[in-house]
Amino acid sequence: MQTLNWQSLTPPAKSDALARSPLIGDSNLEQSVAQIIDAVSAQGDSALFELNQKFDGVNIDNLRLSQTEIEQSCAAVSLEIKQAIAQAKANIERFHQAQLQPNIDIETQPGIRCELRSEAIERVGLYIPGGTAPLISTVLMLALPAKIAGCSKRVLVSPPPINDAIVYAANECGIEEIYQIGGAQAIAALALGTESVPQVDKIFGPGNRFVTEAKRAVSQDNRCTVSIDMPAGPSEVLVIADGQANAEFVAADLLSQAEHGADSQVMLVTDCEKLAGTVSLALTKQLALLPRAEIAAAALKCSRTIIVDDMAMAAKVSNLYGPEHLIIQTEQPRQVLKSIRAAGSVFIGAYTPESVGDYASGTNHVLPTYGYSKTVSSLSLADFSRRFTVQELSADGLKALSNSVMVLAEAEQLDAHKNAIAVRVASLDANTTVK
Ligand code: HSO
Ligand code: ZN
Repeated sequence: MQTLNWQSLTPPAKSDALARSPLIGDSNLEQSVAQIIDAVSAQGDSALFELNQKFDGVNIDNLRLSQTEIEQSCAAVSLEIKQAIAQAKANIERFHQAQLQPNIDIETQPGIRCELRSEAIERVGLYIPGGTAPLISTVLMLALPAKIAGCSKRVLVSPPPINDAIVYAANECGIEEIYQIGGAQAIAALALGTESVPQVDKIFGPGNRFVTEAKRAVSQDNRCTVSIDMPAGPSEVLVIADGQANAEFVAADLLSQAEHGADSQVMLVTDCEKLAGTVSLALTKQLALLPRAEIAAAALKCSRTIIVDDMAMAAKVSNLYGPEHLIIQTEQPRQVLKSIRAAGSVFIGAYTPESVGDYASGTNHVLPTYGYSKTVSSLSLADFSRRFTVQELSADGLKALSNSVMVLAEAEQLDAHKNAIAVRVASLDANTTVK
């Protein structure tokens, strides 16, 4: 990890210090994903079978898992994993259940009733990555809020051969439809629908560059109307630590994020050069023992340690970066938290490693990356529903508002708008005069 002293950097060097590696934007990737989407659109299931074979090297007879296959997978999962899933599930359920919001129903002035209601998105598609790190925990993070929000059709896709624990977790979360499809073709199938895969209204979940590009592309494709959860980039963590932080803990947290991918980024921001040194030694020691050392080492290459003068400057640097995960390991972490403006999820104190939020504390691990934490929220129950307004005016309510609306309509030179009020006011006046 490169070490930089924030105060001594010029403004361009400061932005370089917080730069992420360039995102997708690669025309080859866009083109190949577009071809995959077109193939799924034109050939449906047969394209999916072919692409499964081509990209995952798996020849399967049925895209949708049968009840027997689901039961077989569930039986193959160890009791230990089942118990761990049960504890994580209970906490995630509790935290997301607590996010249910009451509808709003008020009178803005007498006779003018305005409501804000929430309705579950009907059909949701949940993408779960497979491969070397099958994200069992992501099943919980997506399927539980979808169920609590009341989404009636919840479809899960994951590349073949689908991991048994993914199937078990999905089944525990009440998912009935599980399809063995991965990559861009899975996203295309969810967005467009095929003979066996149902079309959905919104697609959730992390994935590789192909999945990310496919989500972006289908959300702008006029063959379908599908939304996506959030823009995605490589995973990242920023740790703010002071001289009293435990260097072993800090190094472990940095590596836990670095092992996600060679393009992951980890940042250490500290006011203590001595700590930076001990963290660096601990990183070397811990890295050597990791099975995914190669991936983590590659991630560390584009990661940085930034030395700051004090915690106020640390918070400022963190806000400029807007990390997906922020860990604060300082003497008074909640004091630092007061200055934090942008982070997907914050982990406070020595005993709150990012791993707890990744798996089981209750918070959601689907978070905005790549600086989007400045404007995009972490995934929550609200993402599985849409809000809409309802209004109703009484005759008196309309009368009381009529002049203002007509004046504004006239100022905008929209006479038909004005007229929609005027005809009613005239009708009310006529009725009053008759009496
Ligand atoms: N850290 C990931 C989530 C995850 N970690 C799943 C382990 N499993 C989100 O950035
Ligand atoms: Zn993680």
